[in-house]
Amino acid sequence: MKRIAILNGPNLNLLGTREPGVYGHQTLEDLEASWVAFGQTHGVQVICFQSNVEGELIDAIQANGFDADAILINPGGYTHTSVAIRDAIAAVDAPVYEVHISHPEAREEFRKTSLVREVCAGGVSGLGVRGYMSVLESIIFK
Ligand code: CA2
Repeated sequence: MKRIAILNGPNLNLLGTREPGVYGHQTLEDLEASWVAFGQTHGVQVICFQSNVEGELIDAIQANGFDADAILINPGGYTHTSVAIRDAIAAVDAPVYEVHISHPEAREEFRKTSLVREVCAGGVSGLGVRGYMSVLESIIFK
């Protein structure tokens, strides 16, 4: 069975509770349930994980990156700062896709650099929370 891991970084546990204008109204719990259900419908095991801790995200990349078929990751603020997350993505076999809810390049200057982009297979930004599902669908139907 195909396996896809969806990893979310710092503060994304707050989805649906604050800043709905930027990050939408759906909670991470609801979104994760919809991704798992979509996977089940198509015979794909979807594994979800969120952490506010950089090292835990790196552990999750390593734990899934050698046997999952793909990883989707929204590294949150670590996108712009974490050489360690970039190195973990570069080290694993699975293709990793970078997902952002907002369009960081159209925001503050410090969000314009993604340290992970170069080591990702693809990604999406600025489509709201639907971006995750778009990438998930694209991988499943690839
Ligand atoms: O647009 C994205 O998905 C981001 O990865 C979100 C990060 C931000 O630092 C990146 O530049 C772009 C911030 C995540 C904060 O999530 C919240 C969710 C709900 C309410 C408040 C924050």
